[in-house]
Amino acid sequence: MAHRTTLEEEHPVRAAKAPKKPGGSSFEKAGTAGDRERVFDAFRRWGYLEATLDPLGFLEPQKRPELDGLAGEAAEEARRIYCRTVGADFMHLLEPERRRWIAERMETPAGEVDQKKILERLIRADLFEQVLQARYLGTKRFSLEGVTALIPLLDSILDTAGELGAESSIVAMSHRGRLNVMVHAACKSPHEVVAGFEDVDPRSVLGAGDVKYHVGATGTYVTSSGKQIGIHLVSNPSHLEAVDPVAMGRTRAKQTRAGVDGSQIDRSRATLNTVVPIVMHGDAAFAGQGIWAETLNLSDLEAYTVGGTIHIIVNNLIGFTTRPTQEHSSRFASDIAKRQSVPIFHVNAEDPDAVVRIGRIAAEYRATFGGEVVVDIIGYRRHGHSEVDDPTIKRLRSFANCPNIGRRITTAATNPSMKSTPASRAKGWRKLPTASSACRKDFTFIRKS
Ligand SMILES: Cc1ncc(C[n+]2csc(CCOP(=O)(O)OP(=O)(O)O)c2C)c(N)n1
Repeated sequence: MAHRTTLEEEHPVRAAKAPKKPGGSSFEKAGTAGDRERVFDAFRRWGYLEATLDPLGFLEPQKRPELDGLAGEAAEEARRIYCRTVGADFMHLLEPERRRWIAERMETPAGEVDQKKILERLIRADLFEQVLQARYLGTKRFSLEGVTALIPLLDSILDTAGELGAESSIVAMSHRGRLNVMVHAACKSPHEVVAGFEDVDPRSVLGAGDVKYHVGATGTYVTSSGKQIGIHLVSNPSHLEAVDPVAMGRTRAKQTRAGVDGSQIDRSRATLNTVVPIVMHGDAAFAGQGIWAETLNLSDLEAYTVGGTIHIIVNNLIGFTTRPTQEHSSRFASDIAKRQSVPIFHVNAEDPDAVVRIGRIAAEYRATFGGEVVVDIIGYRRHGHSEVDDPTIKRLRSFANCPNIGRRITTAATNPSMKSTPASRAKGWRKLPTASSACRKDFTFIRKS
């Protein structure tokens, strides 16, 4: 393992002195292992604030005085790890072994990811939205576009959880991208989802057309290694975050059933790892809704714990019409989780390789320590709050000419001049147009029906 962290003892963060001469710092001059540790320690603590996390660049990296003036080989390496498209926010954890574990994961070179699969999933997720947009123009669907990397993120979490013993997963979320998740993670048939768009009878009790993004779904997800995981997507009301305690309760009940052993209930980590809760949140709801704070408060109590929930903030940096700076006092929507020992991984949604890597780390962390973990995947919102809205009225961040990860990557895959993009570096990338047309075929029934 290259340059493992030791984190054996706590080092006070030394305020970095400005280099006396250009190109050299006091750390660089000393060059000892201890100095290297101190440089890394500063980046572990503060690096996430300087990371490039927002694809549209509105959430600018925040220059930290603690990192100012750190130069040299160790600083460059630490900056590469902690200040690029992943911001690991974990030094507030009280348990040294957890901090050490995360630093080791971050500082170990990233393993290979299956770029071909990632690309295919992004194309599928994006096409799903495009087809609905074309067929049901002006109908609400709460598109995932702008954060489509959520689908490969879920793949990565479920694949890893499956390897670590998961048999089922309780999944909860609100409106954003729910239809996409139903099809691609809960494996509900697209026909059933599309049927919801045909529900237009105003006299029907459930005929307001919004049933489709409130109903639950049950399906079977097949991991990359062929393992089947039962997915239970919890029905959700309009009231944001109300589903959090429901998901926790359902998980706890399933874990209890799995652990019944005569008159005893086995709550070992292995048993808790058989049922994995995954809860997705909007950024505004995560920061602002009290019920979520109340649920989080219960997470480590013996009577309520589910051995950790994996939280994903589907972060488009807007809440309906409100920008983050007008909606929460903290820099990140996720900061409320920092009151407890909960690591937070911010990740730029335009770097799908990094997203997938963080999904794996989050699932491993939960299985290893039985604690909550947050993945804050930061993208944007391509349309208005729903597709009924005029995005200009809803003050969408640069709604015109938004890049779109799915479309951008589709282009990359089909355009030889873009070979340098991460997606097109995928093995066999030349075959990807075939994958794209296969996905299109899946959805042709919608156009024909
Ligand atoms: C408790 C509650 N308050 C307000 C609303 C109205 N509402 C629906 S969506 C929304 C914005 C949510 O923003 P965010 O959580 O960031 O999710 P996004 O739609 O941006 O993905 C609001 C205020 C609601 N449904 N529930």
